[in-house]
Amino acid sequence: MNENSFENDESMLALEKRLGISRRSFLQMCAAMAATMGLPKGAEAAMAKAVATKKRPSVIWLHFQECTGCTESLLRAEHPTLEKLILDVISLDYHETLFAAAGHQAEAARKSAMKANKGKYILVVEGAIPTRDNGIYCKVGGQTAIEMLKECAADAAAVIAIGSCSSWGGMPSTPPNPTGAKSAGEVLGKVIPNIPGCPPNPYNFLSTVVHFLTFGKLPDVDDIGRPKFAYSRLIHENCERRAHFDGGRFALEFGDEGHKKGYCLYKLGCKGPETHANCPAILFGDVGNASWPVGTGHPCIGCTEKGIAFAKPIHALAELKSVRPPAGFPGIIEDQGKGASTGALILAAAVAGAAAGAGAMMAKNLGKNVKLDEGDAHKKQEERNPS
Ligand code: FSX
Ligand code: SF4
Ligand code: F3S
Repeated sequence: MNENSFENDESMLALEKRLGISRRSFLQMCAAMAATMGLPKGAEAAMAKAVATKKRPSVIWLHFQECTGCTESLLRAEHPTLEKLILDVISLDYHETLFAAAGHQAEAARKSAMKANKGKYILVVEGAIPTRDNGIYCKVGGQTAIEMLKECAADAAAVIAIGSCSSWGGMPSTPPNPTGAKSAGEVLGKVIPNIPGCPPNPYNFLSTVVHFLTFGKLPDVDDIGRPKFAYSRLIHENCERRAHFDGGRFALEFGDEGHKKGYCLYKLGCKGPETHANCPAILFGDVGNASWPVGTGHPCIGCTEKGIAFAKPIHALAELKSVRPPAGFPGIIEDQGKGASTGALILAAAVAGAAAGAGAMMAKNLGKNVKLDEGDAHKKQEERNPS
């Protein structure tokens, strides 16, 4: 696909005007989205055509117990294209933060959008749902969050939970969870597609919606509803500091020599080894290299993962879930299936060998810390977190 494929295409010219970006930039974005989702060749052109020509799906966006960071992360992208594209791809018919209308007017807009798009709209849920004491801790327009969620979900074509709060309870569900905060899926009694993260990455939301627009269905999800394209790998597999982990080079204190040199943050509590997300691959905010938590020098707190963020202390050591080699290595331990070629089996064996080697090295290297000038820092760290 190149921009010439769409030369003099009226829908594309109209889109250029609407978004205020060149066809080339738009097509590059589609190609990046298609690549992120692992779609076959040609998908980027189908996506571009769909965004330019298809009727925008109506979206009803509910807010419950949360900080509105999900919405903010969509709208405060450094690069204005992302925000414009999201608002262009969907018809946002109800959104409490972005609505000019208030009170009864806003509720009337929600009801009429639901009626006009019955069975066709996408319901996006941001925030956890309080369930204790019949859900009285969150009410909108006189309805509890439970009632509103169930009412809106009944006629939706798809329900998407955005952010960790609606995906698995998130921060509001932190023990002792005084409001009985639960995920949207728990309240609806089924697994629903969800895009966890506190906040979630806007590209993952945009890619999910564009997939729906182009192919009429949401992307494949794992058994807890997370799109596989975004959440099938551990952060640790894609992290730019992984070579330091494998080499046993760790930062032991914020500001120490290892931290300044960009060493691995595992010993400061990085949860990358037990957190599934594509943060290091797609980054945040369009501001270039290293624009993600670990890139800025802070350990990943596992914000996408139930049982990690807001559950484990930030500086406690992560559980090392697997010994898979970094994603940069060829192949990975994917199921090769019954009809796998000899070549594929050899590759699988080689990768398994690499994993075993990585495991042995990991065990060896975790026990050691590169000698730094700050021997005291090391000692203090070992006292805090004996490994
Ligand atoms: Fe906040 Fe969203 Fe965190 Fe929750 O994001 S960024 S508390 S996931 O629901 O607004
Ligand atoms: Fe990166 Fe954290 Fe893994 Fe270290 S432990 S390699 S900083 S993800
Ligand atoms: Fe969250 Fe960790 Fe990514 S804290 S944003 S999952 S790097």
